[in-house]
Amino acid sequence: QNEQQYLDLAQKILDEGTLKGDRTGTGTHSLFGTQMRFNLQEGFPLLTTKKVFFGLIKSELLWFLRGDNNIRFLLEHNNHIWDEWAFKNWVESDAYDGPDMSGFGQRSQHDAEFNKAYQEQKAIFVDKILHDDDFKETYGYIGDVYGKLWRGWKTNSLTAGEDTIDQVNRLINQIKTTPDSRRLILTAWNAETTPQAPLPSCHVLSQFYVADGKLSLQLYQRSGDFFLGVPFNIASYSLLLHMVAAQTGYEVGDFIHTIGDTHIYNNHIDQINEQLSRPMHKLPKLWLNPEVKSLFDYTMDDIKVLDYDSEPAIKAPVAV
Ligand code: DHF
Ligand code: TMP
Repeated sequence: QNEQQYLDLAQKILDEGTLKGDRTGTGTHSLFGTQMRFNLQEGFPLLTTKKVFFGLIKSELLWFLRGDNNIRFLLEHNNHIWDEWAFKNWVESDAYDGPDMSGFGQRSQHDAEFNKAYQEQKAIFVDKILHDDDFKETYGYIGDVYGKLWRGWKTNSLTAGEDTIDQVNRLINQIKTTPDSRRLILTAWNAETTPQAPLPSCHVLSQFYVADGKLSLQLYQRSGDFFLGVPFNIASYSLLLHMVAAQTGYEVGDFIHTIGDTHIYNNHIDQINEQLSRPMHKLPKLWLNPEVKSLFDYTMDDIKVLDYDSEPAIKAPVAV
């Protein structure tokens, strides 16, 4: 079954992973170069051994598809998964004059008093992004990643006519007109600008593939937080595949998830072991509103998982 691959790979990372330091100072068990393959005909791979919040996955994907890289849209949907990385821009700027927030990711976990001040500053930040237009324009962006590169890739002077390239629109047209193409590529890594983002894109390259009336998708993810990020990434790209298939007239095939540095953070070990001890449930089904005629017209209500039956959520700190 699909979910078993996730559980098996988690166990393999624990058993065979190298102990490896990382940028965040947390430490990980890590394997390089892993792959899972989800046959989407067998159900929608939203993990059932812990509750995964599908609403957050939907609003993040709709945000990418808008070509948006300002977190205001996410906040309007009560989605806080990108807050820390925009907050970082703010507290490292000259304009910030609140209490010292350096190293807030680590300190908020180990120092209760600091954590209180941090939560306070973050709440102020979120409120200003939502209600202050100038502030949002200055501090709400997360750089040249995902949505921005998908829909509005800046051209250089050699490309006549257009200032930006809409990779997603191009991809839809390519799938419709040349389904045999081996160039059905969506890239989220601009060598010039992406390394400067507060968090350079993790899901870097996607390739679509059509055969036997089915559309498949392989993702190359350079870095995968196996407990927190990866369950979101699996569901997000499976959803994207369903949406693109619906808009190009194909059935769904496989989502193939290839990950470079595949890691479990040292402060997620108890949580992943808890998850590994739990029973799996039947995978849910995905419903997309068949009335929607463009990939860019889906709203939250046009996308639903049906019969999602899962074990309870498991909380874990995110490494910043
Ligand atoms: N940094 C790290 N270290 N790991 C990540 O997975 C990650 N993901 C990012 C940005 N930076 C990251 C964007 N995606 C959560 C899930 C995905 C995500 C960021 C955060 C997360 O914390 N999920 C919680 C629920 C969060 C909530 O309810 O707001 C979970 O239990 O799944
Ligand atoms: P890095 O830039 O040092 O690789 O740190 C990024 C961390 O975020 C790493 O643990 C991977 C994780 N991550 C995901 O797993 N999925 C995602 O979609 C994102 C944005 C991040």
